[in-house]
Amino acid sequence: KVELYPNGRDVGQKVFKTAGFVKRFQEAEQMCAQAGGQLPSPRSAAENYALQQLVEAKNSGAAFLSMTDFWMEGRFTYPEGVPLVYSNWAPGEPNDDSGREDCAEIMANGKWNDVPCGAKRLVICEF
Ligand code: GN1
Ligand code: CA
Ligand code: CA
Repeated sequence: KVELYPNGRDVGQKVFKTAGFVKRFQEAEQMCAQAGGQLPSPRSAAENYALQQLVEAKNSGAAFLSMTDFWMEGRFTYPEGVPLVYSNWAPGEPNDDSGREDCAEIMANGKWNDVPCGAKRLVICEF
């Protein structure tokens, strides 16, 4: 377990690990897939808190989540269009600010916000 620190957290059967740098959504998604994982899909408060801890520890502001509203504007889903079983949006989010926010980030307070997919955010992968 000790090797998970400081860049990883395990929660249940999942491990979250941060690359420690920022990328745009598409590059972040590709990096996680190449590593044999995927972008994080927190499905419970415990999983969300593990991610929050990594974001806080890295002082990077926010990290990308796997979820997008690519399939239908305003309706965030996991990859492949699967509906969310858990969410932790900040008040007023998702707001599709400027009509171009289709990706999701988790902030240092654990809350989610939709952001442009071209924004650069901390890369965390789920394994
Ligand atoms: C940020 O920069 P601003 O205030 O227009 C954020 C939005 C949030 C908004 C909440 C790129 O927009 O996603 O909805 O704050 N944009 C980015 O006030 O992080
Ligand atoms: Ca959107
Ligand atoms: Ca937003």
